[in-house]
Amino acid sequence: MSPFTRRQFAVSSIAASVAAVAAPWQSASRVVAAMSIDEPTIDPAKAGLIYRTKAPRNGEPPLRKLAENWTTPSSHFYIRSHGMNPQIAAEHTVEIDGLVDKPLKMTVSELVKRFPQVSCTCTVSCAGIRRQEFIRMKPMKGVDWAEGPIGNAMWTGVLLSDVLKAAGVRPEAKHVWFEGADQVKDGNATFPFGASIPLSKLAEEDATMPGAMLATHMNGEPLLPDHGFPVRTIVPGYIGARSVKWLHKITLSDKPSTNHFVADVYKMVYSQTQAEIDETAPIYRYPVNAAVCSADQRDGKLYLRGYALPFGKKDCRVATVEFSVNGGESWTTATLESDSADYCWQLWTATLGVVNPETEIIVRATDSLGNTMPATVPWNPKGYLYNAWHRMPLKQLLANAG
Ligand SMILES: Nc1nc2c(c(=O)[nH]1)N[C@H]1C(S)=C(S)[C@@H](COP(=O)(O)O)O[C@H]1N2
Ligand SMILES: [Mo]
Repeated sequence: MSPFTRRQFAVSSIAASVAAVAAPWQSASRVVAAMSIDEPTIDPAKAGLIYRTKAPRNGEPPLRKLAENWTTPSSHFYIRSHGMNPQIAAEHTVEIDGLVDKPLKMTVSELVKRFPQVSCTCTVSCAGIRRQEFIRMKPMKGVDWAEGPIGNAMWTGVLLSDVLKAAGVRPEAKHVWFEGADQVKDGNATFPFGASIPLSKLAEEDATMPGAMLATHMNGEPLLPDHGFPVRTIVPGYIGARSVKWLHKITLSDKPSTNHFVADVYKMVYSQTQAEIDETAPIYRYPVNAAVCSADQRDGKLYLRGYALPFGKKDCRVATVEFSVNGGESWTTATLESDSADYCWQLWTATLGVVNPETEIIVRATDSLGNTMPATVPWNPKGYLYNAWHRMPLKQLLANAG
């Protein structure tokens, strides 16, 4: 399956479909885009998630649902929002400024009319994935995510590189900043969510995969409000925090964004001192990871199913998924499903004989660059990038079985 098809949708059909949804925030089922702080109404389309917090919404799919399909249905794609969904103006605009020759400002309809449409499938994964396992080691702040803040979707929109070409990037520019229309509260301060990526990320773009895109559609439908309607960035291979929802501003700069979520938050630090935070680079790419998501017993056999994620880099795929039923003493190779693409998770299955229900299933993945999941990872106070061997009591998986 090709993950990326240029003009997979005719330009006119996408423009028409954007026009057709020009005011979905006015329709009853979409009022969530304009809800107030006091009304944390859940979009009916997202009712199947397990909500870790409701205002703002942070929800993940039940473990058993997570790896059912290579493409995650939008209804079961996790939501991670730091603030309440913003009010979206009918004429929501995206502005491009900073180190460019021609600053631009256009509505989303203009954006999709002006630039060629592209589609790509890639996995978005939150840096806080599996934080529960850190919390079990020692409590910390942060959403108590299990294995579910990860999903693989088809995104449609325009290439960031096309938009930047039109704006004329100046040679001094080294980073692309993104800002969302949402407002995040932190103590007494309120500020927009923001991210940035090095301009050099776009060098890995080729005919099969964007370096980064401005997506208006997810799985062929306009983005749901919770996923950033009407436009968000998608940065294949990078932690979800760099894919900014409700995008309204792009700024070219010679340095990474000074937004709190780049300067202070999404960093791997161990002491939390300001000196260490200032010296540490932002997290960009996600590491190799894996989880067993379901177990079913039939006819004296045990069937396991799960996902594995390669390091978020071009030409990097999952090489092997292994599981152990004896505490990691010996390992057996799982079967990889046929769908596979750069920047995408890899689903896997395994069939075993009779297994004692008291057994712990342990899973680890290794990617084609040789990155592998460690037996343990050191605790970090922000609870990011947990990717130690995934250990799951078989009993717990069987309790979820249908
Ligand atoms: N504007 C805005 N963009 C955002 C966020 C946010 O809170 N506000 N959260 C980020 C984080 S941490 C993640 S993991 C992804 C989640 O995207 P999703 O909610 O569509 O799954 O969005 C990112 N983009
Ligand atoms: Mo995230």
